[in-house]
Amino acid sequence: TTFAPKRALISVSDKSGLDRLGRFLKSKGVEILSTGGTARALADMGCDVTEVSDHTGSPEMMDGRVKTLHPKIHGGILGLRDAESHVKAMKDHDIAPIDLVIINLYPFEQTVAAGADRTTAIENIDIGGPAMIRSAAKNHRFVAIVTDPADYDGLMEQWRNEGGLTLDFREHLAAKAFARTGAYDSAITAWFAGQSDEMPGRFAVSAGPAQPLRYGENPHQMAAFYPSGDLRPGVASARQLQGKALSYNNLNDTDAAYELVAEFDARDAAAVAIIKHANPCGVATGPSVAEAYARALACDPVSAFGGIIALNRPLEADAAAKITEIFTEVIIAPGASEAAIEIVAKKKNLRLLLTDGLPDPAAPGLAYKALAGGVLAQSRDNGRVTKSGLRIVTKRAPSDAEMADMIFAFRVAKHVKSNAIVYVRGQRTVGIGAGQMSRVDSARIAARKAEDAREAAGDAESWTKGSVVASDAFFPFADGLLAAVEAGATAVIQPGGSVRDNEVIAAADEAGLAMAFTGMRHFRH
Ligand code: 93A
Repeated sequence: TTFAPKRALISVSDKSGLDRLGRFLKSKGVEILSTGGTARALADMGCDVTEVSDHTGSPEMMDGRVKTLHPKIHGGILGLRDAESHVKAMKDHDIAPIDLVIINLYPFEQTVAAGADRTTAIENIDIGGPAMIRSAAKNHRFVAIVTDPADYDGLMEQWRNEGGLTLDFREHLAAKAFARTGAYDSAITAWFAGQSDEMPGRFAVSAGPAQPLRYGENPHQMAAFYPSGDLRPGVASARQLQGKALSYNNLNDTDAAYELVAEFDARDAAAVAIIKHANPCGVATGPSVAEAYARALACDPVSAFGGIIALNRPLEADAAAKITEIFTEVIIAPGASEAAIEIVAKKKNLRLLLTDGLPDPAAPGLAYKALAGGVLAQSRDNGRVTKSGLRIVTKRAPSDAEMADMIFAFRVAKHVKSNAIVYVRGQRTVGIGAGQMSRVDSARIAARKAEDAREAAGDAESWTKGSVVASDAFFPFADGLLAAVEAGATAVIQPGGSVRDNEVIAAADEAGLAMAFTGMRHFRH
């Protein structure tokens, strides 16, 4: 499978390293076909070259836009040397095999980086080059494709040592070639995206046309939604029954709300999540959606104003009546009764979104985040704790009620920006601390929010008394835990894994707490 090429096509914009390669190919008796500028450069170096236009009998035309797009070139590269019909076609049409292709593309990236105008940028989109690169890479069983001058040395060395180019090497070059044409097209895509005030209709990660949004997180930012083609129930596939178009922030918050509420099985209980700025300000279950809503609302009735509400069961009339008592931006649910739809209809601006089911929290998928110079991608956090996965590390084991609240609290904490501290009592959040740089601050905020909630409800007794507390990541020191003890928590759920776990466990035992380690962290940034 190792062979020494006999006919090469060289067409390069970056002519570095060309003289050494040209001399080498000449010494090996390789026939060289080349395009205008490359042919001149090789001739100047004393190499014998045949111009592609002489080889094909078809002149370069249209300012070079058409120079190698010819069956004698593509047939010479693509033809299978071991297929009778291909060999016959090559013979019938006087197509000579080309078994080494050396190409680098019009410098589109450098051209746009240098601030070129639109016409110049477009003229630098190479068409013939990528076509030949892809032809040669596809047919790497019989053709070697070099797209990077840095590979000339390796090629010459292998040819000298092995008497030709190995299949392994050709495969490696082919993979590199497709990576190059892929990156080239991405650069062109990105340039188009940056060209217009309107977003382009398509984006590299988008499975369908972009849906333009009025603006982004702020009015001076432009924005669009790019559907991924994933049809799982959720905000992207929901039917909007009424209200204004969803904004960028609405989409983001509605997604956060629905993914969170879907953590709670609708067969066990109704669940409601209220979201503000992508964080929950109340999550609760109840025998009915209306009761779950009232319990969720009580956690932070001030923040819930203008919130996004997600349900794990269809919206009923009594719940619709309660929800519409205060200003709400969006309701998303797996269905709604006719009566509920009528009640919501009275609030013209309230968006009502319905889906055919709930998102599956365990579903695989990818999550992206843009940063300067690239995009971070990771699999979505589809990890879920269950009772059997917990390790009780304290002397005291949690009661059944504490255990149920622990799981509830940790599932909520997964959807709270880090550092996350969540107090839960009786399957409802009573205090949520989100997005602080210090875990102790999150714990303090969560406890204070619980005090606010108690006051708003007019209760005498602290809402954190007898609560359980969840932390999205381990407590590095005992102080965070002691703050929870002070607030009256009796049980703790956290990943564990700190070098000071022993100190934290000792403090928990000292305070008579029950504590479970999940072994799973739920950072969310
Ligand atoms: O304008 S093109 O898209 N049309 C073509 O048929 C074609 N064939 C090769 N550009 C084409 N090329 C590119 O020309 C090669 O990819 C290479 O970058 C460049 C080399 O041109 P020259 O040899 O004239 O300097």
